[in-house]
Amino acid sequence: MKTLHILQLCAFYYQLFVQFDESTAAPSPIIKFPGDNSPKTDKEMVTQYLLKYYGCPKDTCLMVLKDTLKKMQKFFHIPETGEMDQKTIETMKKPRCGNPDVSNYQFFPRKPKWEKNDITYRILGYTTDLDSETVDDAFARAFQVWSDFTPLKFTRLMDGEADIMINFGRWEHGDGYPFDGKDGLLAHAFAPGSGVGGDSHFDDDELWTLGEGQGYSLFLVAAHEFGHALGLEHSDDPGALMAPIYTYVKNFRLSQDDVNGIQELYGELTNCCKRSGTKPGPSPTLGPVTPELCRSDIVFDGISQIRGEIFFFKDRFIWRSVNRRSTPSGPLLTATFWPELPDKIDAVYEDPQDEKTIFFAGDEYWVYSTSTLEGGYPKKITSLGLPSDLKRVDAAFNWSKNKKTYIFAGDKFWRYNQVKQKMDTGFPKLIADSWNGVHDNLDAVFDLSGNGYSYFFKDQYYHEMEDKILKIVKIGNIKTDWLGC
Ligand SMILES: [Ca+2]
Ligand SMILES: [Ca+2]
Ligand SMILES: [Ca+2]
Ligand SMILES: [Zn+2]
Ligand SMILES: [Zn+2]
Repeated sequence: MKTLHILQLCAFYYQLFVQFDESTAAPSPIIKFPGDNSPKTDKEMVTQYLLKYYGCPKDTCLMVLKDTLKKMQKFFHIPETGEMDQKTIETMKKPRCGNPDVSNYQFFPRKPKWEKNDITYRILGYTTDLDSETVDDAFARAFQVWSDFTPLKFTRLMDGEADIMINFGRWEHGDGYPFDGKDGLLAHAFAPGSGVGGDSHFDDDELWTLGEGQGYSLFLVAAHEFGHALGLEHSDDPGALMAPIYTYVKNFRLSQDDVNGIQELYGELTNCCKRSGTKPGPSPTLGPVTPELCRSDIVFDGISQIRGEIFFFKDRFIWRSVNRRSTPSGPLLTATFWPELPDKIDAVYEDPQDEKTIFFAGDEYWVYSTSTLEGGYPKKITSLGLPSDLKRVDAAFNWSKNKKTYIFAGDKFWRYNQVKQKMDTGFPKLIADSWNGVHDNLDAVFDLSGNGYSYFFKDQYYHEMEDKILKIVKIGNIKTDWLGC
């Protein structure tokens, strides 16, 4: 649980340069590196990033570059190479919040928080991208994200000084932390305290939307910034709202990591404090938990080799490994690559001829070329030729032996002709009749390209089938053989 580090390092710099009230901390701009302000080379970008977010010392950063890079790579669950490799650069270029990801307890071993549960806010200005009711509603919902899990109560003031003053601004807007035009910095917020403490500013050069398609979700960015305004720091849990990178998620839920963080500061929502209109019953304390590969017995939703890498899917998360022997890196949000997918998929396969990735969830399927959803999707699985009473599939793969796609559900399977784009006749058949020794109700199946074997996953085990002789040659444990546990 990493959400609870407060903005000590930030507070330190802020005091150093601004000599501000001790109870305030630096804002949390969300930044990426576009346009003219961006550093010229990857190396400049990397050192600037590590200086800003990982406390890499300005003059001697190059000397500790490798170690600091590893720290950053660990935070984002990418391979800890200590090198400026492609995954590292990609991660650094994503839009993110400007607070550091490492805190320094030496300077400020305290956690700024509001010493009261009734917190006021005031909306000083509006964006023209959304009508004022939509803006009011987005902010109210962003506060409710936090009040749903704590005794905190947020009251909107129409005039006077509120704890959390909300405004939109462009470039230098009065606090010495200028915005930067479109993209890059999106917003920033100050940690709890008097004066500017808690205040949250949004860059009005952004296109503010409700998140789907273009622009940034005002609700999601506000919910994240209000987390800082309440005293939370960044989390290395990619499923957390307080993760530093902006990723649009359709069905937002506060993760258990965020819940733990805010409840450590303010306690749980008890019956005494429930607002009228909220549902009776026990206080909600459980958010989705980000699974840890080796600590629990994960049953994967789907596994596939996609563009050469092996991807493991579980709920909103993916892990990926370059080959069978390496430990998968992750988790990352599935939405990082495939933003339109639902929170849980049933099956995934790659069609290597067309280099497309096909996902199944419920009675629908999605077709992607790399990270771009093809037009017209999702479609009903009946358009593949699957029966209309089929609620979902279990697993699917394109078999290198004959280039056909096999789709499994329960004790049956279908064979789809990828070239002719239609289901072969004579299906479904029983798995038991055709696939020697393979389980019904599979979790996942895939074919490792070029090695002559296919892999069928069920619970904690997998069956390795030699394609040529259609025989199971090994039954092994997923954790030891695929996850490096
Ligand atoms: Ca304030
Ligand atoms: Ca900006
Ligand atoms: Ca599955
Ligand atoms: Zn942040
Ligand atoms: Zn500001």
